[in-house]
Amino acid sequence: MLSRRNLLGASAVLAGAGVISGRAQAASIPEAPTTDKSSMQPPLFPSSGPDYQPVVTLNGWTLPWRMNGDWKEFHLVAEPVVREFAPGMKAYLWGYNGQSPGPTIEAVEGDKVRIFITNRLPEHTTVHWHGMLVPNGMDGVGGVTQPHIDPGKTFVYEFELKRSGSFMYHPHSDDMVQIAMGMMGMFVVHPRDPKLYRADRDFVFIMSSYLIDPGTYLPKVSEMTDFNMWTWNARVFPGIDPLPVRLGDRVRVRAGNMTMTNHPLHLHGHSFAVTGTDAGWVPETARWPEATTDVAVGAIRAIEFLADAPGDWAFHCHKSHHTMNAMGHNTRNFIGANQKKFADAVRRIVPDFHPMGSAGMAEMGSMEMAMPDNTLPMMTGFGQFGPIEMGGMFTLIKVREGLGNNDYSDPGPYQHPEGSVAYEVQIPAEQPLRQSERPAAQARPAKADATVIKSTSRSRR
Ligand SMILES: [Cu+2]
Repeated sequence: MLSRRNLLGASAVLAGAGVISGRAQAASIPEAPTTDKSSMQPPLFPSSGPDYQPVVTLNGWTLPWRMNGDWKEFHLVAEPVVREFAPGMKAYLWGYNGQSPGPTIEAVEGDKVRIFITNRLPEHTTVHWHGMLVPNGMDGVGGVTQPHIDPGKTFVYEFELKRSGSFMYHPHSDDMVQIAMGMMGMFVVHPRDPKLYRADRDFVFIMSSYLIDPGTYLPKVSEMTDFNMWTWNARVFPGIDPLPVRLGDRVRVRAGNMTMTNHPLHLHGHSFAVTGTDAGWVPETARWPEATTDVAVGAIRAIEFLADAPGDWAFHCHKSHHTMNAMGHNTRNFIGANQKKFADAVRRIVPDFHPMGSAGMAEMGSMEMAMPDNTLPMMTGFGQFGPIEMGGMFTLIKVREGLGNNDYSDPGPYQHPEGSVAYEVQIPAEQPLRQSERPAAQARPAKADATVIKSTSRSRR
């Protein structure tokens, strides 16, 4: 057991932490590794203790640990971090061990865990173990189950992992601010029997939302509903990693919701079942097929499917405003409006002004518009067939034959079999789309409908 005196050595140990290593220092406090990477790090296979199939964290990583007797020891450091949401935008957040969200913690049912938390924030904090069955005094509710952890102090949580499943950690100190600033992470407890509920690929991420005005870096922490950045692991598309899976893999995706609204997660091309919540596993007899499942506020859903269809399958929140980035926030609807007079007037002040939106906003997906520094276009990202007109909570599950074991690198765009992609046909000019548009017998041939389609899809300025 550690004594109070030993805990005072924490800051000296931390000075040497700079890389992911998990290597324990000689002192009694385990090293607190950190990373500056915001891309998906390889799964961390257990080097001691019981075996399990590790998870991978979207745009994240797993916290290394060490054994000390029969205790698994982890070290979290609560601290200010800079997080890139996608290339072109960074946010000043609070997190753990160099990132927000903090690293995923993984352990095994029955493990005894000892988790050190060092507070390098400018105010006090605690850590609550969401969904986990812990002694009341380890529950991390500041003022109720423990004193808050003052800046510069290190506390220890010790408990036995009573059940397996998908859980989270986050503060219960100054909750509104600390959660809005990005303090959260996932905690995965694997079943003692590695064959139970085994998935070939097991992905985790946590959903969070921010209001960060274009050109600024700090979230507005008092916002209650009207956010402009909807993130998976504090990333937005196209900054969110794809999920590469091998054809035939049994795939699990665990998603926690730390935002203030629900997120209906929708997967294309497959049916899945909800197999776990933040209170453990769903019995097989209680599962049903889904293509969309709603992840309520403060909840976790683990979904599972057999990846039996090759392709690039969209996986996204079905709230269409949640697949948009900051510059789409609070835009006006100009569909059908003639913006000529307006544009002429604005151009007297801003010569480069380019009115948009009279025919919808798709044009914004393909344009490189001048924007304030440090923000993201409403939609962005290109696929093999053109602009992908989404941002925010969107990515692709890439099902491929013959991926290597534990190869999580992006396999590139799907090569479709010949003749399996939607294609264009020419509508003969004399063939109307509707009976009502059939030309009178003696009348000259009607305007071709194909032309009509074209003229409505072109932007009219
Ligand atoms: Cu959503």
